[in-house]
Amino acid sequence: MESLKQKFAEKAIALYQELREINKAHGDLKVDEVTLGQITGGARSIKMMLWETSQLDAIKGIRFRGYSIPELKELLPSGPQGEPKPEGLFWLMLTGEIPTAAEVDGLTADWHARAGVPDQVFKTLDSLPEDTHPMTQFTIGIMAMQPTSIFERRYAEGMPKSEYWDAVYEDSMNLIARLPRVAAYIYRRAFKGGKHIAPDTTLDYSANYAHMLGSDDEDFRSLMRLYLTIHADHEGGNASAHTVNLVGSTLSDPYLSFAAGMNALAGPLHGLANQEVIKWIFEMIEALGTDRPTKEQIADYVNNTLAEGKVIPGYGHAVLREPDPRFTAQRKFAEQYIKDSNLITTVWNIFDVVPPILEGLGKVKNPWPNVDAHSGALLVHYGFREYSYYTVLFGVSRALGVLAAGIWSRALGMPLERPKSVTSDWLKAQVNK
Ligand code: HAX
Repeated sequence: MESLKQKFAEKAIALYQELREINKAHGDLKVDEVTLGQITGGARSIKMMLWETSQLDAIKGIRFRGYSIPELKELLPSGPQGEPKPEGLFWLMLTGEIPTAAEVDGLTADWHARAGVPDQVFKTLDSLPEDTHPMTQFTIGIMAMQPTSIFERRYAEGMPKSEYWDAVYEDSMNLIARLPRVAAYIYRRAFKGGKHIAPDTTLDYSANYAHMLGSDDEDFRSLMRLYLTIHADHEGGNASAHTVNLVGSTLSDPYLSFAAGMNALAGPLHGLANQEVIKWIFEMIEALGTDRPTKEQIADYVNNTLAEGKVIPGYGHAVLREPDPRFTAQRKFAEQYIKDSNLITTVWNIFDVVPPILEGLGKVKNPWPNVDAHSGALLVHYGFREYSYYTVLFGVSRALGVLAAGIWSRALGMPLERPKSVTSDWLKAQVNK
């Protein structure tokens, strides 16, 4: 058994036993309560699932196995310019341990070995109209790989429950390994006349994805390492992660559950916000007739957008109540690698202008930028202007977190997810009690 799988198995078996004992002894312990407002308000903050790989704090932001993004930048094995490799984050999320450089290199090699994409996937994608949204192509591409599911085959053969995690591990590793190829194929098909670029197995995961997209620029490779690391996981309650968890709990295989989650990521209040942000900025630049709008001009444009009944994309969050550390990490990257970009200056000016305006509305719980407020401007800087593709990049990264969490769920024997719904009559009865 390879070292990552071995390490995971040891940890998972121990935690499985421990949780069973805790459940047996304390299953009736009351740990929280639910309000009527949470039921009618999108289930905000209701604790209802286990998620080992990361945890979100409203003020401090995301912690991957307890580590902040700046800590990960220090501790995880990195590329030549110091940005962390997402392979290392995946290892950390699965085992709780920071891997060595050799362990990360081994994982890169394992993913290269698993990265062959069946021909039927490319044929399926080629049958779609070229202007099909890249996120739709992405989920169709994932679904076209589903017939290769090891979990599905072994389940049909009568696999015992104790082996579920093993089959989910194999499917997840194969899926993660193949995703950059499928995602790059969609990009080159949609925007580069179908001129595809073969993978380069001498490169790490991020650099190889950048290469297949069409860039061998060292700075862009670094951006991809950072991008694929910081977008990977945001605890379990966000819409894409929760969807993967819910669908996986029915014992749908990782292809089915991950594709379902990507359909959630494709919504404009979630992952599609990264496309919406840059679209909104481009529209603003066009409307104002300048690519260096002043803060006063930006404020007017923001107020007009709000007056039209629309949200300001890239701002607000269901959990966070401070600027998103993933926004800050991207800003730091821009400060280090990019000089004199009108677009990036505009993103920073928007950051100065938007929060007080949103606060002034008196209803927005978090006026600060989220991860999507910055990512598009960085991509445009390196020549990737086709913003309808941006959520696919997010999706490739998100696979690392949700699939690692899915392996944990099966290893811990998590049952079918089935929370309770209520009717408005039931709610009214509670009020009148
Ligand atoms: N612009 C304008 N109004 C906003 C707003 C924004 N950026 N953020 C919240 N509001 C409004 C809400 O629409 C809501 O208005 P109504 O009561 O009139 O319906 C009110 O403020 C209260 O909302 P909230 O409690 O602060 O926020 P929610 O938890 O309901 O929603 C959202 C969180 C992220 C969906 C929300 O802030 C939003 O729509 N933001 C813009 C879209 C966006 O950037 N999404 C990406 C989020 C991060 C992510 O998942 N990335 O993948």
